[in-house]
Amino acid sequence: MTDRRLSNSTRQALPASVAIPGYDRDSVVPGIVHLGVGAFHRAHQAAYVDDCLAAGETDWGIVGVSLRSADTRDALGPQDGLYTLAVRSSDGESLRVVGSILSMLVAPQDPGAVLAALTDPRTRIVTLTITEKAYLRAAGGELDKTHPDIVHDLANPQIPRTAQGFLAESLARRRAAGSHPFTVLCCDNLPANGATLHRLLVEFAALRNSDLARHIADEVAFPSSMVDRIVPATTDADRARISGQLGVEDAWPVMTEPFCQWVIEDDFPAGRPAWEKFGVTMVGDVGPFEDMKLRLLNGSHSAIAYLGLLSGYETVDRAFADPAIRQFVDGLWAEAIPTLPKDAGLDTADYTAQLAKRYSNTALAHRTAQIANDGSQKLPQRIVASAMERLSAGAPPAYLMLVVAAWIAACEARGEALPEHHFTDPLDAALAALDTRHLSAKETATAVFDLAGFAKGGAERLTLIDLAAAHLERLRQGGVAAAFAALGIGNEKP
Ligand code: CS2
Repeated sequence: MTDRRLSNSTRQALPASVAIPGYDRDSVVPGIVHLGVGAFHRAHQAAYVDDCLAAGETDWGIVGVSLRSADTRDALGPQDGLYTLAVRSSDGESLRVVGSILSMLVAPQDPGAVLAALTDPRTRIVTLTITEKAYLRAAGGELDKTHPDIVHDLANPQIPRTAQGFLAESLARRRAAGSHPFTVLCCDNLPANGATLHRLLVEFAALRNSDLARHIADEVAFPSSMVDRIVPATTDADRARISGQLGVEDAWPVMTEPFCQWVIEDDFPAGRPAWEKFGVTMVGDVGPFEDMKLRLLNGSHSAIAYLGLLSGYETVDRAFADPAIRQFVDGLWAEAIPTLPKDAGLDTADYTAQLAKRYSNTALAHRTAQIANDGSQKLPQRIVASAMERLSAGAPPAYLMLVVAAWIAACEARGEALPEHHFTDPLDAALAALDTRHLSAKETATAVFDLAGFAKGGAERLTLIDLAAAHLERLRQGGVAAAFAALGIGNEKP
């Protein structure tokens, strides 16, 4: 390690094996404001934009905004926004310094500066990776109007806290100033993510005034997109290793896999970078890609996380190497695949084969506990949606519902077989109040479905609860082996 930092002035002296931005960063103007400048954004959208800038585009520098903590700004500020992207596989590790993030803001410290960036007429696109829970949806999917941050933002529009508050206020200011609205590009793992954010923002704006709500409903574009790249959290060992290789310190490098995919609906009235030149697929309807990714990748990821945690595996590759878990994932895919659109040309066999390869990447050390976070926000679109569709088509979603039961069992295992805060969930306080370990499996499944809004209002709700409860009972009595045995996994006969 060294006391010199990665920065504009030290980047030229990096070893030749490290790719560096070859363009003049000073001539790049900010055209994108990104909300939620975490590791995923830095491994994905920022890398694609970096490719565009390297090809000579100058309009699309990124202003990175953290809606909560100052950690990323504090790490990258002294580095002029530069950081290393480490692409890891069994073939080794390749390093690239990304230069597309021009500046960074921390919303709680300076909401006015964030509004100024969003209102700047040069800003033509606002991208978001704020995670599922930051959309502040109530159990039925509508905006949670009672959430303290929403209540705050409605009362104090000049100093917002939420994405909705920032977007609504800046769109109102742009409209008043006569400048065109920016395009909002949601990059979170939500179904119909653009349309979902559009709906939530219109709901929010309507609580401010109906004129603003109409403006946002009619005149602001919200293309949906599907983003995909596996990004394990950076560890101190990663920091030390990368800094050693660079010869200067990088306080927050980002680890990722070789695979990278971005599919975007091509609806950018205010213009966009030529992403299609760098591997991005521009489409009219992202729905089929999104469903395939949420249900096959994210669904199996959550399965591997909860079943892996209950089986004592710390990383995805270790869990996936367990033949029983592998067999379970195949069964899960077999249940989810028939729910995907038939006529969209999806190649699910190739997709799942690629997933199996990606999950076997031993160089990633992607922690099961990382994926386990926020299950209540993730399982509806990853698991419950497929389960409801399977059931209404007359096929029992036995594998799918074991994932829900495993989530409940993993929550119950915290403070016992697992460390107390091994992973977290926005429902933790409510789950603790229920104290489900003293309830029967059926009572537990019923209460958890209600809390999380799983299958809310659906005719399938009671059957799904029964399936989840039966799995939970077996998990409680005999662990993962017992639950698998009931599915015929790990023994000859079901
Ligand atoms: C993961 C995703 O943490 C999780 O819930 O399933 O972050 C996953 O790694 C990405 O969506 C891959 O694109």
